[in-house]
Amino acid sequence: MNTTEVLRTAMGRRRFLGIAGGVAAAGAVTAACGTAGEYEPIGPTKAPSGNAAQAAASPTAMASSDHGAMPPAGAGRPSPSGKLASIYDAALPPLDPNPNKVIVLEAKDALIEAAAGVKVNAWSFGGTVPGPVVRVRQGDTIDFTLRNRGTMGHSIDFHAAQTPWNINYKTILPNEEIHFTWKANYPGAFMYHCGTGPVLQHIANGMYGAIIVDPAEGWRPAREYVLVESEWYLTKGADGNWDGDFARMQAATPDFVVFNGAALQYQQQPLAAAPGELIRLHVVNAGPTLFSAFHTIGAIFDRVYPDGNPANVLRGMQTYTIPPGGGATFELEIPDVGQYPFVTHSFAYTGLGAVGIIDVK
Ligand SMILES: [Cu+2]
Repeated sequence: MNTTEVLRTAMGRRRFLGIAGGVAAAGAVTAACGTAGEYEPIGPTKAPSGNAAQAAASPTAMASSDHGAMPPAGAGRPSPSGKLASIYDAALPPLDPNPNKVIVLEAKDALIEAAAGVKVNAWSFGGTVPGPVVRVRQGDTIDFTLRNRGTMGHSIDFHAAQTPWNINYKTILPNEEIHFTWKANYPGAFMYHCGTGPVLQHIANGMYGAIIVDPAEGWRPAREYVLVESEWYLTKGADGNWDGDFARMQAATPDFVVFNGAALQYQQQPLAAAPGELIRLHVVNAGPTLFSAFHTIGAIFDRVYPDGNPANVLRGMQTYTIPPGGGATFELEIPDVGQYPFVTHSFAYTGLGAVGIIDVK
């Protein structure tokens, strides 16, 4: 499959037609294989209502529908088009061997692309959503500083830490900072987030990330990726971009459900692996509200480690539930060349952008 076909798969025919010229002009060619038909089962193909619901339910309508597309946006809703300008690097960053880690995070406002062409006035750690992946090792001491470069009060909550909430997780005002030290006693795939109220709003607007704590003895070598699942709830902003919509957050009616902050970004740029290679996925569900039913189509998880702790082992798993605020580490080996989508198997949400591809070649 060439870039044009990948985009058709990712975006749906209707949107694809609008961007094909831009792709040709850019001359980008990304190697990928398979056929568009492989993605037909993924996600709702339409956003049916009334007569449209009946039409979408008919076999004819299903057979002719877009492959793997996001449903058309309703009136006044964000409508993705084109390509994402940048891709969040899902590769697990290398481990610094120094057991004394100095970690600084800055809370700051940032313009984030939640789906192709849909820009959100987000709140962030470090200017990206999710914030930077923090990687440490069990037993490490973390010398941590949060600097508030934002426009309102923010705070930090490390799920990997044991530390007093009322002291170290307190809200600091713009231009203030807070500093504390903690020890990573448990290995795992943990969430960090802003805990300032309403926490629902601070998380949904982008203030979360993953902290991966390697076990003291280390993992065996593998191709490792970090995926943070989360939801965007949006309303049109005064500046023409999108703002967080608190009523939609409370109603749990997301516009997008995404991996690493942007809808369909790993369809646009799949995660690479080789046949038979050990793949380890550290998956954190930042929520703020929905559960993840994490699944990889065409593959079985040889091992699932709930919360990413090697002491917790499940074997031969098809789908594993990750609660909001939880994580899990998945190991799999894919024997055959091909494309293997990873999704939340909660299909009302899959079609809102929570689909990526592992490209085995
Ligand atoms: Cu905050």
